[in-house]
Amino acid sequence: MYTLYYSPFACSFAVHTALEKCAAPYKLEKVDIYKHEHLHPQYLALNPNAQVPLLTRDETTITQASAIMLYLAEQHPESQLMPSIQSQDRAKAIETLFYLSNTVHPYFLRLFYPKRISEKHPDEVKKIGLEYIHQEFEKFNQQLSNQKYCVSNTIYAPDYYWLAMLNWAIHHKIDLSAYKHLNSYISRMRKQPEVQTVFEKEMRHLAA
Ligand SMILES: N[C@@H](CCC(=O)N[C@@H](CS)C(=O)NCC(=O)O)C(=O)O
Repeated sequence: MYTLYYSPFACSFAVHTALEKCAAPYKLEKVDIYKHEHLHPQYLALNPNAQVPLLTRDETTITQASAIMLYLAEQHPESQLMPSIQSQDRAKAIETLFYLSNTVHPYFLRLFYPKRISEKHPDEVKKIGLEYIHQEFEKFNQQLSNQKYCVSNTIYAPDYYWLAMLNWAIHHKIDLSAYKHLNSYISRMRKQPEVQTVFEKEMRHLAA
């Protein structure tokens, strides 16, 4: 049985959706980052990085959203969370997971935690973060004019990561109206059963 330590609608949303897709038994432990629960000593003992997500199973513990999803894909190949090793799409899917975690996600951190970058000029930090985010949306929108999902016409783990960040864009009221293909992508993603299940669960947990 897996345990996912998550905060509603944080990047752990992607891992939660991947777990749901795997149909493997799991339980959730809420670590509300808005209530600073990730800084509690009990949680720090499990993850000294003070971040969600964290996935555990027996003696295995693993952090980093992309790493966790790769791990789940390996543990549950039948779930097709990632293209198979023989597939030409495999390299693109791995590349996208890394790109999202090391480039796109940090742009959003500028919106969430601008003072970590500049105590004195948080608005400037947010403004620049937003410009980078729009550049990413522009590129992704273009990519989606030729394919339904971020790797190909099949949903893979990096799509869940994209969706977690697009949820943030909507939360931050970022204007997406110029990105026609991106808007269709969001609607397509939100129709997936695993996404709907996680959305409903995290909505309920957000309120709890
Ligand atoms: N590199 C980590 C980043 C994880 C991360 O930034 N998690 C955020 C939520 S999306 C968090 O726990 N934030 C709390 C904080 O930084 O104080 C990953 O890919 O999992």
